[in-house]
Amino acid sequence: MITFYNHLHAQHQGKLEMFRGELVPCFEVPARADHVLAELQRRGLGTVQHPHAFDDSALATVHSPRYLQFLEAAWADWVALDPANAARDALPSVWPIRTLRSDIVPDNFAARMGLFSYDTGTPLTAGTWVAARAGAHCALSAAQQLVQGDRAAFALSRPPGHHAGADFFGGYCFLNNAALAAQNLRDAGMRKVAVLDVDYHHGNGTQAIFYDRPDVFFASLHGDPRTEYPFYLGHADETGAGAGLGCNLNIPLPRGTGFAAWMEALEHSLRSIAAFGAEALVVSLGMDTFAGDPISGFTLQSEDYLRVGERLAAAGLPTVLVFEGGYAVAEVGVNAVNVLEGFAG
Ligand code: Q9C
Ligand code: ZN
Repeated sequence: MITFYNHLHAQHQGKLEMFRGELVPCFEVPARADHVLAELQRRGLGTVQHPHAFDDSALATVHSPRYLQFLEAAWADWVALDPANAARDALPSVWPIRTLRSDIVPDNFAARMGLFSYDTGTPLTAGTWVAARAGAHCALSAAQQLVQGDRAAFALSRPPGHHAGADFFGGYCFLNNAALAAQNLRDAGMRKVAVLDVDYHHGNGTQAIFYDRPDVFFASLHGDPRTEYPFYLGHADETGAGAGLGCNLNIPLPRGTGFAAWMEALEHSLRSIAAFGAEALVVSLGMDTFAGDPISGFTLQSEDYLRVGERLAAAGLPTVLVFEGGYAVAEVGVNAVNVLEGFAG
């Protein structure tokens, strides 16, 4: 399986995120991707390439023009507020909640940050746009690999993507890599595509992007949003809307869920994807289901990920795997590559 590695990922390097009233070091660090790359190369699991180039119109297949314009200019706008801002990352501090207007893009940069975001855990940095765009290109390149007939491809990209919506960032995510891959497969002629999200956190961005679509099925198993981030989406009663009714499956699981119960939820998801009739699969491959993850609550062990990879392969679909979360930095390489090795058989 080919890996498309985001060679520019380290240009996105957040310093601090807001947590319980103080700024703490970011969990989503460049070393995460470095460990996965090192483990891939150590095991010799397929070739590693840089992403292909794409026009910016490729990002507009999922994201709104005004959001892309904001994101591209955001760092320069932040530094223009005050040259001293160059030494610190940008975090939002004000949002257009219910009864406030989201239709007008404000001239004030702080107000724009709030319009296009939903948390204070996702610092925007000098290299965020460059890194996120190259990461998106990894996902698009992996999708193209399937179109050319490959069985599977891996997008080793950070920052992650599944919390990013059509016009907002959050949850360490800016561009929705998995959604871009799924849309690319649709645009290349695959009639039905499924996104399976196995990150610990519900993929609220991906769900929202495809919620009313009958051509892209979204399935997610994740920490119950009653207690787990992103809190405001991911409940079992979210089954899709309009023409997309029945094309969304959420399986929330309690904190403390172990491999046996998690695997049952995976089986359920894959059966639904098969019943939907998907011609290709995009996996949002978050590794924060691991027992040692510092911000998550499931108890999967490293060897379990071999079984996960085997089960994903048994679905028998052309598959794009997209790297998402996973914050046990020292183990994330072994865990992610265990999925790939299990998949390769
Ligand atoms: N102190 C992904 O896994 N905040 N995003 C957690 C930790 C947000 C996770 C608070 C977690 C987002 C892609
Ligand atoms: Zn996650």
